Amino acid sequence: MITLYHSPKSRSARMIWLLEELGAPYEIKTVTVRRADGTGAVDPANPHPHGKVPAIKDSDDGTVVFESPAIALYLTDKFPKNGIGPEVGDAKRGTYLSWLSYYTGVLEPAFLSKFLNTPVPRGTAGWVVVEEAARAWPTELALPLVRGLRWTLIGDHFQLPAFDELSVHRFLDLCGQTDDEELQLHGARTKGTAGSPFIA
Ligand SMILES: N[C@@H](CCC(=O)N[C@@H](CS)C(=O)NCC(=O)O)C(=O)O
Repeated sequence: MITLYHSPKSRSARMIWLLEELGAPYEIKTVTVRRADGTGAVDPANPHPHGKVPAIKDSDDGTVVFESPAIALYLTDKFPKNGIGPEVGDAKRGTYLSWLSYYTGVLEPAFLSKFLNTPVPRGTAGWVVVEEAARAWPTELALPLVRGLRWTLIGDHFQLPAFDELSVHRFLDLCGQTDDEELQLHGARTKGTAGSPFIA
């Protein structure tokens, strides 16, 4: 049995999706986390070293795993149903591991640097500017994301994470909070002032 340490509206939501897709036996333990607005607190019940989510505990041997790529890899290895994570020996394994690591090691810092308007020193930072990391600029992505009924961002393999309506709204909300006027236009879409991001 996998225990998922989860907090609503956070990165741990994607692990619920993954556990469901893998058909893994799991339970959810809801914990509190420190939120960007200053609310919340580290929950002593959460085994993550920084009190973040997601984290999981495997009741088979008490193993604790934290950091999204590590959790995704642990779960897709342990529950290989649906072939979501290519297994050892599969020619796609290297690509899978690379993009899994790339997500938190390069892509997230690249987007965050852009949102925080922080320079990315080449040769020092382990990530790159978002224009180099993204095949498409966020504003180019935003339209297909908000107008499309389904999204596949890389390749044709069944992928993680899924983008659902809530994720798209959160992405657009973040756009609205930046200093970039073009990005702010997309933020307006979640407020209903520029048309709904979803079509029926
Ligand atoms: N690199 C981690 C990031 C985890 C993370 O920062 N989660 C946020 C919620 S989305 C959190 O727990 N924040 C609380 C805090 O920073 O104390 C991962 O991808 O698993």
